[in-house]
Amino acid sequence: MELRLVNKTAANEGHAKPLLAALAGQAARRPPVWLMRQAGRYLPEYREVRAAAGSFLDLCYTPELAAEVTLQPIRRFGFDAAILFSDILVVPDALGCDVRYVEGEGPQMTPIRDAPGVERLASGGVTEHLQPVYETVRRLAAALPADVALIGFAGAPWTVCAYMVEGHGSREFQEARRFARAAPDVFGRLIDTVTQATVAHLSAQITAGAEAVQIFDSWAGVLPESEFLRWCQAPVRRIVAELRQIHPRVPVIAFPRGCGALYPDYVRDVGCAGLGLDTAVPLRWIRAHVPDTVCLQGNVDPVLLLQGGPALAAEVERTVEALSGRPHIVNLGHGVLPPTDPAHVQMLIDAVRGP
Ligand code: 1CP
Repeated sequence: MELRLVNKTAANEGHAKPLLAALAGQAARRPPVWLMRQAGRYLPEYREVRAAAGSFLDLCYTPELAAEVTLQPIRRFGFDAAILFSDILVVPDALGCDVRYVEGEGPQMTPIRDAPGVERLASGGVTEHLQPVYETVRRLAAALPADVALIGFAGAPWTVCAYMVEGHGSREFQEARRFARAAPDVFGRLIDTVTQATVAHLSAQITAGAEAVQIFDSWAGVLPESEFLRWCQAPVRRIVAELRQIHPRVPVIAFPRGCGALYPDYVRDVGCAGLGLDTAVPLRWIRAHVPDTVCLQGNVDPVLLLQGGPALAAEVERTVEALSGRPHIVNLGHGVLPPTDPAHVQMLIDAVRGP
């Protein structure tokens, strides 16, 4: 009896929220769940706010609207976490790049491909420029239900720099890879500038009320090993270490999408509390090679979520089973696809939570 009371007290000490308990290393019979891109175009209520907001950046920088679209999927589905509505490219925007979102084409900016372009970046006033984002975080921290955790985020330096060099999205990021190889010192200075800005940006989100942060390295998988270690792993290790100095109790989730066999060494070296797994990585293999102190997050196929049906519930069940007994957060292997039926998201949650 007494032991149960002690356990209950321990569980309530900062970990009353299932998502934070998982990130602190506790396994649960039914894991917590949230989805990357859980706010967005698949929700009609998002499309309505988005149309009224004007530009996408206006939406990101208007705290009232950004908080509203963050809360929409929480109201509709009751996820265990809300992820701040923002974008990874607000950091280059704050550094003085002319980031714009072109309807139907995605984000664009003038490419940076030489030393003067790197030196021109305004590394000083990043957190001043991003004050509306922190105001959004403060509003969310005040508005969320007591059992829902608030996740802040940023892009990893490699992924953000890849967009900055390319000037837009890409499948291969050829220009970024070429530049990093042709002028590694200049590219290294770009990575350093973005790394420092990212520490400041994540730290400000935490100060404003974010309880965990995720670092999205969506394009980690295009680099060969040596460059992955230099441009993905080392900067994220530095971000995690610097954040730990300032906010020792706030967990970091790293998502080095597509790094395959490099996942186990990455997580040991980076020292993150949570590891985001992409759809392709086998869970049995991860289970055998990643220490069980790390909270695993993932990795249901977003295309299966798009399709729905009994195969979706079966796959969720398999995912939960494969990681049972370990700290686990159910998520997708990448973001929700815009044509997804919201009813399929409800099916996924029902499958996680059971009868
Ligand atoms: O038209 C619209 O409404 C804009 C679509 C959109 C949305 C909803 C963009 C443009 N960004 C976002 C929000 C967003 N982006 C969130 C919000 C919170 C949530 O998850 O609910 C997050 C976490 C991101 C992160 C992000 N932006 C990533 C990393 C995750 C991933 O998907 O790999 C990346 C790569 C971006 C860049 C970006 N921003 C927007 C688009 C369409 C893209 C991808 C562009 C491309 O590569 O072509």
